[in-house]
Amino acid sequence: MPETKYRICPLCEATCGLKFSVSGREVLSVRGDDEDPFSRGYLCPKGVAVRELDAHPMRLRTPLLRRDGVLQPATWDEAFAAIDARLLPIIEQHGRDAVGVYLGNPTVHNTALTLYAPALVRALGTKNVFTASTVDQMPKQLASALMFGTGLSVAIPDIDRCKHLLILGANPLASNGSMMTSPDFPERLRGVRERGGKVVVIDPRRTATAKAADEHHFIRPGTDAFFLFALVNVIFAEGLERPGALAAHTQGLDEVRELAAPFTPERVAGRCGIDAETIRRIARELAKAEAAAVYGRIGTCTQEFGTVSSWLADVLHVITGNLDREGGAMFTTPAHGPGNTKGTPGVGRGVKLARHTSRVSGAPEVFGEFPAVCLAEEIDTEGPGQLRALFTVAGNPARSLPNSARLEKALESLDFMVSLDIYLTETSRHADVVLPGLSPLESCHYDLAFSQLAVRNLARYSPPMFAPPEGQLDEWQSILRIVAVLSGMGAQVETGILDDMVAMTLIQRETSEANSPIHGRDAADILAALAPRRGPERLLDFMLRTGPHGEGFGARPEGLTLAVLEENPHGVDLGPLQPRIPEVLRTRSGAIELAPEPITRDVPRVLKALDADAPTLVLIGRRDLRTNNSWMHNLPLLSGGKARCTLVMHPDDGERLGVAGQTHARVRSRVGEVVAPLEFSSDIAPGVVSLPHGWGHAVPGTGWGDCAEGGGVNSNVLADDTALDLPSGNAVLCGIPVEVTSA
Ligand SMILES: Nc1nc2c(c(=O)[nH]1)N[C@H]1C(S)=C(S)[C@@H](COP(=O)(O)OP(=O)(O)OC[C@H]3O[C@@H](n4cnc5c(=O)[nH]c(N)nc54)[C@H](O)[C@@H]3O)O[C@H]1N2
Ligand SMILES: Nc1nc2c(c(=O)[nH]1)N[C@H]1C(S)=C(S)[C@@H](COP(=O)(O)OP(=O)(O)OC[C@H]3O[C@@H](n4cnc5c(=O)[nH]c(N)nc54)[C@H](O)[C@@H]3O)O[C@H]1N2
Ligand code: SF4
Ligand SMILES: [Mo]
Repeated sequence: MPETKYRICPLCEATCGLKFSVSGREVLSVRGDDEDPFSRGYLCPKGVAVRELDAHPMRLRTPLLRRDGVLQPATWDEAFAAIDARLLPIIEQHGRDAVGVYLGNPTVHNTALTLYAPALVRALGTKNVFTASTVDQMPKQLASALMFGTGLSVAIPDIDRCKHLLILGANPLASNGSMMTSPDFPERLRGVRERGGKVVVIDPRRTATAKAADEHHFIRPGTDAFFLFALVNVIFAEGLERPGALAAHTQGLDEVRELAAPFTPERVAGRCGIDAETIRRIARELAKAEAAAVYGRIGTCTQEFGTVSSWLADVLHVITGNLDREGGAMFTTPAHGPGNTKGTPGVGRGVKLARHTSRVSGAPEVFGEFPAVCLAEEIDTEGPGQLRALFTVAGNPARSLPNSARLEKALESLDFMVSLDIYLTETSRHADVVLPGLSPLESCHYDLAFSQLAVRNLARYSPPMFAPPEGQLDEWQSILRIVAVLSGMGAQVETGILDDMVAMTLIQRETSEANSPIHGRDAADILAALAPRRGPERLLDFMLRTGPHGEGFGARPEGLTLAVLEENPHGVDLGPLQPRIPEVLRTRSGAIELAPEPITRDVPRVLKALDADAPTLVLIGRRDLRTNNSWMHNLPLLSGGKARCTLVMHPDDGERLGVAGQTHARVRSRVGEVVAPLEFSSDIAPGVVSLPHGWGHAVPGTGWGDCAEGGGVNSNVLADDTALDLPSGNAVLCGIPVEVTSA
């Protein structure tokens, strides 16, 4: 008899509720869960493909160990013994910083990894921590932290009540939204227009999102900081600023007004490719709208002025009075109790930056990590402190980081490498030990990161749908076994004690917290109260119980626990976003820091760039509904249809560059070159070409199986690893100068 099961899709930030029909271990069908209060039945092709991912024969189910130069199946014990034997001598001889770690994007989509990867990083005790955040959203997190006090205090467009939405560098109709968890984006976007609102899209491509908007303007890649500064300029120049009640909680308004003064619409128009009168009108409409939000994503983060651009979006929210306003940009109140719900409401420690710097190029750490673009140089530059061993966790840096040819050479030169991955990839093929994770249907799921970025407050939990195969470890268990090795306990330990320690660390932090519902209570009692749960479920239950909606271990009996979520398979709806200023702030000053020095000191660089020569042809990326960064190109459901890994070019550029009518073209940048299939379209701005990232699978030694489009072309061969946003260390992936010639 088929059974019905419910589960949150872990494949992107939209976090749709899925409804499964299963028979034994087999998934019969996947649909959108109509009763999910958030996603209301929506799903995309990837959600359906989770069934193929679960059953995929190429997905790893046993560890791999390099023997005689070849990765071969091994037992778990053999895999951890190899880590013990190979890693400890490297640490003994070269120190802890000789071992690095790279955490990839699915780390935040996999609850076990989100909760336990920090234990791995702590146990490694290395400064060489890298993540996909610095090829992604680090600028937004840094700007948010400097303005509001924590890196996840991100102001989210309140799309369900918004009347005016300005979207820059995001294509949620393909990506399903990012740093803005908003399932069924198409319907929610329609909602803005149906309530009489307006949607304006600024993008070098006329994307699906642009076509669904009221207005679209091409912008020259990398010039959003100029454009946004000009909006701020107009609002001040025309006296349209209305910070209202926010003014009492804001520092630096006058400084921002002065900083924006040179960026008149006339001065930036040529560089942005948007005329001055249009910039003026966009500014006025934004300022006068009843409830407005500015949403910038990948296109505004992965550029030279990513932090300044991300900051300016929130500056606009503040000066137009839209921050913390219904229908403007608001803060979530996540059930699991992140940093901006802890401690003293309204004031905090803010952020400390640059506590140490990277060995080779001296890049400052941000939130404890170095820019991912520094990974290769830390491996391939000789000298004391050189990286000799590397852990990759749910990441494919060989395809996702700039100058990937250099990085792959560096990976090949490591003394020892361990990859936690569910496939043998362009990255994990270089490892000495590969540790597989489970199918997403075999482990529990709760969106810790994305419930903090959601357009509504919700708590939804999915228990494992299927038991894991006999003897296979969930990734938190693998991590604890590595932690045991690193702590000198050896490869053969029962990890229960370590898991208790992870839980106790969390509990003790909370019991010592003055404003916690369990302040002063005995940590051992709390641990006992969580029994018999263990692993991620225990940590989750604890976080929910001590969070802002939690039952507080008796303090608020009607509050949330994991058990309550288990009784509500469609999730618990905690309502629309609520105003949180000033309580949400955790800056040192207790104010919104509108002009934080680490950002304002970058403004002269922006001004200088405004007058510099602009490259004539630049490369950007793009996303497609049927992709997920560098993986899932091997699943039959996502492989068919129109080719996606193409170089999109305006027909006029085709003529100008002499490649019109050709099927392929050669693309060359400072660091590399590729030959890519051509696609002509007038939906891209002249002077801009677009090639998606995450492809280039046709290389030896991987185990993806059959990939779409012959594996496609790797665009990160072209991205320059010396180009970055200085404050955040984020890579520049948009606006790479290139030359295109006949292949
Ligand atoms: N040029 C260019 N480059 C880009 C981007 C761009 O727009 N342009 N985008 C950037 C962005 S936004 C991101 S987030 C990064 C992504 O960069 P990465 O995180 O480095 O790469 P992914 O392609 O997400 O690879 C994820 C890997 O995790 C594995 N995996 C999936 N699920 C699990 C799991 O549950 N456990 C484990 N252990 N492994 C799992 C997959 O098999 C895959 O190998 O790429 C960045 N790179
Ligand atoms: N189907 C699918 N969904 C995904 C992913 C995927 O690979 N496939 N990846 C996931 C991940 S990791 C992330 S981070 C999100 C990203 O989510 P989004 O940010 O929505 O990603 P994109 O669809 O790449 O949209 C970025 C847009 O920025 C535009 N752009 C490029 N350069 C500039 C510029 O300089 N200025 C402006 N204004 N625009 C510019 C591009 O033309 C593109 O339309 O998507 C997530 N969702
Ligand atoms: S939109 Fe994202 S969360 Fe929803 S079904 Fe598709 S991949 Fe899953
Ligand atoms: Mo991302």
